[in-house]
Amino acid sequence: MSKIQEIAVAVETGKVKLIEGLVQEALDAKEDPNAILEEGMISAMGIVGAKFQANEIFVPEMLIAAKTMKKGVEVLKPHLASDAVGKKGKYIIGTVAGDLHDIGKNLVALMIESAGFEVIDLGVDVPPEKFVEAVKENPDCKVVGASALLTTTMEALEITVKTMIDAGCKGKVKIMVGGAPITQEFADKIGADGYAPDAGAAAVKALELAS
Ligand code: B1M
Repeated sequence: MSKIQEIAVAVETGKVKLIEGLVQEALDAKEDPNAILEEGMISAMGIVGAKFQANEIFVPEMLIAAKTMKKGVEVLKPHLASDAVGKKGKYIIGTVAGDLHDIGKNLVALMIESAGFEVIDLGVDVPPEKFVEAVKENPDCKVVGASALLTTTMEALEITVKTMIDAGCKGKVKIMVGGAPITQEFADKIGADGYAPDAGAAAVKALELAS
């Protein structure tokens, strides 16, 4: 089994204590950090989701897999981030109200930081008003990103974008949305300025919107 496969199995089966060592071993073996992330961890979370949907595992197992991935990403972080942090301006990000998923949002934040932005992370379960407040508190912010991971929180995303538009944020910042159930069509429908399907594309889109 390759190092990356070992990492995938560790995330899938929630081996919290082993993951840091495994990621370090893969890095020492000169595996590409992006491959460790994509093929090792993100793909494993896909399997975790499929197993949850098939009632083969339950919320506690999903939580432990998420905790394992987070620990692994911490080891990977310095190898993904660049030293140009802050040069492109500020980027506010958060997961919308009612939604507690943050792994995808954190990866987007990491890639955006690598692209040169200073990231202000509002966390999870963020009410629309908090996005507006953050824009007011950071007049030099270029882009705001909102994440929704559940079909049931797509409405909260729509309300978040509408609240920001109604509060006059749109002239000041560009609004970007994303998350597993979100599509370009939905982003257009709710009036967002940009959409990206994954963390890498999010960094590219943020640069485009900020320019
Ligand atoms: Co949740 N959960 N979960 N969960 N969970 C999903 C999302 C689900 C698809 C699983 C399934 O059924 N197959 C399902 C949603 C179904 C649906 O909406 N139709 C689901 C469910 C149902 C639930 C609960 C309702 C379960 C319950 O309690 N019965 C509950 C809801 C809690 C809540 O939020 N209120 C719940 C809870 C949880 C945990 C807390 C246990 C845990 C989250 C822990 C955490 O995040 N700290 C969890 C997990 C781990 C998952 C899965 C397994 C993995 C999510 C993940 O981290 N994926 C997930 C199944 C899956 O995704 N296959 C699932 C990896 C991550 C890298 O991908 O988040 O898609 P993703 O992010 C991507 C892109 O979406 C994109 O880039 C990211 C990186 O490439 N992206 C953006 C994300 N944000 C973006 C923003 C952008 C641009 C791109 O611009 C701003």
